[in-house]
Order: sequence, then C-alpha cells, then structure tokens
Amino acid sequence: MAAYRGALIGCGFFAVNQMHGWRDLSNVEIVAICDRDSERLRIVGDQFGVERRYQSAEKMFADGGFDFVDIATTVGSHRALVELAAGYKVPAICQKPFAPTLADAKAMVAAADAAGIPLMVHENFRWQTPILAVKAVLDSGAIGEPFWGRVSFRSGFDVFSGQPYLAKGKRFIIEDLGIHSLDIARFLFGDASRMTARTRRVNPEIAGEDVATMLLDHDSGVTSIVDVSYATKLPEEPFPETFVEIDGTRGTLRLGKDYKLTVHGPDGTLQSVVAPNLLPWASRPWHNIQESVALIQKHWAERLAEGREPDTSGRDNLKTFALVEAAYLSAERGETIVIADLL
Ligand code: NAD
Ligand code: 89Y
Repeated sequence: MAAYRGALIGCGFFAVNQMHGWRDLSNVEIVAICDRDSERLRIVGDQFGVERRYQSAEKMFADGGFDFVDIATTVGSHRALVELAAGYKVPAICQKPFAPTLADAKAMVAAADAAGIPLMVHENFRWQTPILAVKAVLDSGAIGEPFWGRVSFRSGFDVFSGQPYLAKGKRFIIEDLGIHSLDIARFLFGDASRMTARTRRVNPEIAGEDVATMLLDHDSGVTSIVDVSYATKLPEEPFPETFVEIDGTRGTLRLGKDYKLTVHGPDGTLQSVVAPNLLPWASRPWHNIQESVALIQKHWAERLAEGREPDTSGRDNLKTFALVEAAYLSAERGETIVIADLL
C-alpha cells in the first residue's frame, strides 16, 4: 500500500494532469475520485483505474479511507470543499484561484488552521523548471542585488476551447493567469506592499479583461512590472512561457523565448537553455506546466511526510491573492493600493 492514499475532486480539463502526476509518485495512490458529471467521472476513472467513484463529495468524505484530498474543481466550489475537508480533518490541496474573494480565502485558511490540517494551493508556476533556474541564479548572487524586474506573459493562444468558462467570468486574465505571474514575482522578489494596475478587454467575445499591466513595490526594494495578455498576436506563439527580466547591482538576467536564459555579470555573459522536461504523458506546448504539476505534487508528499507547511500553503497564497484583489481595485479606482490594507 502507498504511504499516502489520496482522493481527487473534479475530473475536468486540468485534473488529468494531476492524475498523471500522482500516478508517477511511488508513495501516493489515488484511491477515490469525485465529479458531479458522471461522464467525466467515468472517463478519468477508466483511464486511471480508480474503482471508488462518487458524484457527491459529501458521500466520498463520509466513506473516508484517504489521507488527503486534491480539489481540482473550478473556483466556485473551492471554499465549500476545503471546509468539507476541514470538517473531516483531511489535509487538502486546492487549485488556483484559491477562492472567489479574499474574504473566502481567509475563511478557508482559518478553517484549515482550526482543524489542524495542512492546506496547499496548487500554485504550480513557481515550480516550472525555467522559473526555478531564474531563482537559482538570483540566489547565487551572480547579478548582485536585484533592483528591477519584469515578469511577462503575452500570448494569443486560444485558452477558451479547453476552458470555456474563462470567456464567461467578469474577471479573466488577472484571476486566471496573472495570479501565477504575481506569485512568480513574489517568489523572485519577495512580498509586495503596493500595487498599481491598468486593465483592458481587447477580445469582444469574452466578458472579462484580457490584458493587464501591474506595477509592484516589493519590500526588498525591487520595483517590478507584471504584464499579462491573451490578446497579443506574435509571429511565434510563446504559450505558455513566462519571460523574466531582472536588473541587479552586478549584472542582468533575461529569460526569453524557447527557455533561453542569459546571465550577464562582472565575469562575462553565460547563455543556457533551461527548458522543462517532456514527461512521458505530457504534450507540447503544455509540458512546462505539466512538469510543474508533478513537481508541486512531489513537494506536497514530501512536506506531508516532514509535517511541514508547503511553500504555497493557503496562508502563503493569501499574499498572492491579495495582489490579485489589489490589481482589480487599482484598475477600477485608478489608484495605488496598499496591500497591508487588504490582509
Ligand atoms: P473543468 O470545468 O474542466 O473541470 C472541473 C470539474 O469539476 C468538472 O468536471 C465539474 O463537473 C467538476 N465539479 C465542479 N464542482 C464540483 C463539486 N462540487 N463536486 C464534484 N465535482 C465538481 O475545469 P478545469 O479547466 O479543469 O479547471 C479546474 C481548476 O484548475 C480551475 O480552478 C482552473 O483555474 C485550474 N487550472 C489550473 C491550472 C494550473 O496550471 N494550475 C491550469 C488550468 C486550470
Ligand atoms: O487556467 C490557466 C492556468 O492556470 O494556466 C494556464 C491556463 O490554463 C489558461 O490561462
């Protein structure tokens, strides 16, 4: 028997990656799955050979027999499902966006704390191989102290065919994708204290904003720009690559197209390719995201074993989520938002 028996709720578009990631971990076995939709339940159950299948999360928890739950549903159900897990004292992973509002997210962290369970947000972009490579360069001191940075995701990829709900929400790119870019900015430059943002909707066929430009003041002294767009038609489509630019006191770092990393310092210029691995079940161009799913799940299992809080815990994610809220508020009011006022 595996060291950890898991249950997964939400057998949709993205959960298949999570199921593959769990299958690759020798000490984890997914023993039960749940989806309201019987067809999705059947497809994923058959593909991964899971016998215990539920259309009701309540019933699955009542039957029990698992050590953690992986919540892979869309945002509307996250709070209820995390609170359900807390009620049964079952450690939980929750997909991003953590919650519809910061108030919901705070309540979820409080529920997990009261139950004494670990709670991790599946904030996987900081686990991408190229982003880990950027962080390693920063930590090595090769470019000195960073004072300016840019985290940029600009694409014209059709995300709506796989995730049609993305076209319908009042909020789109900041909540869906910018949330990852903001988390990367926190991962690289530390927590931010102030946010100024501007948004636009370019695509007339969707309800929310598809372009956002955000300016952040980090406590470390770094000023960063986080810019995201799904309205950018480039000659070569970079989806889903995040580009990074960092200026430091001793040099510069640039992560560009096709995972090319250039590090320039007092000793010269080093160029390398920090491409993600193409896992056997992965497919281009998603392989960068897919590998980060496997890596964050490994991190979860390690932290469960050590009894330590995961890096992207619910508590940590409140600080990323506050940046999302602040960006919408700033764009709406045309003002700079102080993050501490939200937390
Ligand atoms: P989806 O709509 O394809 O799948 C969600 C599934 O959950 C559906 O099959 C639905 O029937 C089921 N469901 C919803 N509420 C339920 C409930 N209360 N009980 C049981 N089943 C329920 O959505 P998706 O595209 O797979 O996205 C799921 C989540 O993953 C979203 O929050 C999305 O933002 C996130 N996501 C994350 C990444 C990433 O890289 N981290 C990438 C894509 C999507
Ligand atoms: O939902 C989004 C995510 O988290 O990563 C990419 C995505 O699938 C579309 O923007």
